[in-house]
Amino acid sequence: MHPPSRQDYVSISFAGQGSGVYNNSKQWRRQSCWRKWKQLSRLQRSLILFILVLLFICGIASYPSITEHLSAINWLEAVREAFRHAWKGYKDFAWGHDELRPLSKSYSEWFGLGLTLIDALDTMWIMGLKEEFEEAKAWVATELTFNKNVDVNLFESTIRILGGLLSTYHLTGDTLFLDKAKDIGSRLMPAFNTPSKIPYSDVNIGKGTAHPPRWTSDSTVAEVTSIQLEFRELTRLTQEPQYQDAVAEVMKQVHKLDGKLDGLVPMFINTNNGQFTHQGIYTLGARADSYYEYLLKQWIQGGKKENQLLEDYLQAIEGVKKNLLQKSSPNGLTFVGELSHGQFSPKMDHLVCFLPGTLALGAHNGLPADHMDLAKQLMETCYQMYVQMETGLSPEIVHFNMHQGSTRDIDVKLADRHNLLRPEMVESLFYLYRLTKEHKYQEWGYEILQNFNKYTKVSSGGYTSINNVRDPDYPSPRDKMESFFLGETLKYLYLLFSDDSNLISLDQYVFNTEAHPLPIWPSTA
Ligand code: DMJ
Repeated sequence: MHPPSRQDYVSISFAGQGSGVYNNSKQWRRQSCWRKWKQLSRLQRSLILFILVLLFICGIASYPSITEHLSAINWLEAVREAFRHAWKGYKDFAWGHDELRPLSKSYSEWFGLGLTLIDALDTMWIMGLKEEFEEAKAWVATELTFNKNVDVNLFESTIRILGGLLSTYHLTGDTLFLDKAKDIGSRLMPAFNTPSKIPYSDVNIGKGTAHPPRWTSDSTVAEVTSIQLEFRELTRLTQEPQYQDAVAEVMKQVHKLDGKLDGLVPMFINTNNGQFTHQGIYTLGARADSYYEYLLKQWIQGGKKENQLLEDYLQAIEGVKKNLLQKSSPNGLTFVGELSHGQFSPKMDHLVCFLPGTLALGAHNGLPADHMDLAKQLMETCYQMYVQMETGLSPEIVHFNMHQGSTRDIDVKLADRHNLLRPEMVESLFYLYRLTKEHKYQEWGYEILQNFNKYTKVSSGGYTSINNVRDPDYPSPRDKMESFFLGETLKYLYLLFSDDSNLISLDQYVFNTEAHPLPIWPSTA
């Protein structure tokens, strides 16, 4: 006997469809669709066509933003990757020391305080690099001591160490960082014991003594006026007034001093008599730059109440427009030059590229809209300082051509061809993108990251400063990775590529001049 046959398949037949056999051929399906389409009313057909057209238009319209979104995600990963590579070099060859020397696989010491590690703490936190952050935190907890017989520069250790510890405290809530911040903050205070109360440049944090550089009793104006955000915040957190009092006294004196030109300040100030020295030279570059930045940022930090700071800032920007702003030839790039005893020099430091970002931040906080126009023009100029170089990386200093008949806008002197992995360009790109959402700023940032990877990345770990941005075949590595590459450059690139405006919101935080975010003080009114 055979068992009854099992029916292993289902035969589907459609009533009234010819042979009654299931026909799944493409041709049959096409005919069937067409038949169904013809059965629809005119209204139904128009409705379907309308929906299809609408979907098509939406698809086309959203295509660029989808691709932009996807590239931004890849770029975020690319900058995290760059950070990991920089960190690997530091960890392998310079752990706990100030700076990595990536080519010689060694390190250099400036203050002997693990500068790169401290500068990089909040960057790791922001990038979500938890493992790396925890290792670094363990070093801070067990190895970092400020009880050392070393001379440190007041400004550099304030913006990098005090600023880095304060911002890491705010981001993590971990009091380890606040305790360390209090320790270094109090050890820096002897710098203010001068006849004029304008601080000395150097402090011995172990001995509690301070002094000016060996060759002068002057301090740099940008240095004494760019420590305020950090010391003011230290007072707010500790409720100990001496920190804020000391830095407010400096601002008070500088506000009243003779020797400014339309709000622009000279580069040096004497610690004995409190007067400007070497007068007559005005620049937005080295030795004056962050004076202007901190006028605006202190005003923002304090809840926009300290009118004197705002007035000094607004006056200085007018001073820049009147005395330092010019256009290059042949392409009319707007640039900020320098003035020396009445003589204009078309020289612009890469450092000046902080200015577009600061101007944009001011406009965001209600300052005149033409500040934003100027920010955009200067941003374009800074971009040209990169793209016109053979490596796509900016030199330290450029000179603009102003005479009719010039064939190119930008010249670079032999001695100025180096690039130290500085952040000012990508810092401003971050502000400009955050505040305008124009994608070209992200694209420019990504080009720069790629060029850092191409010309400054060292295969065994880390990135290096280079001597010659004009020679793509031999950019001549300098064998040094500055701490601000991790503290600032990579952080700003990451924030530039992030589309999350709440990731360090510009309405809640103000960045110190080393890219460490400090909270805007809550209003008590
Ligand atoms: C950093 O230490 C700070 O950004 C400072 O304001 C200027 N110099 C370097 C980066 O170029």
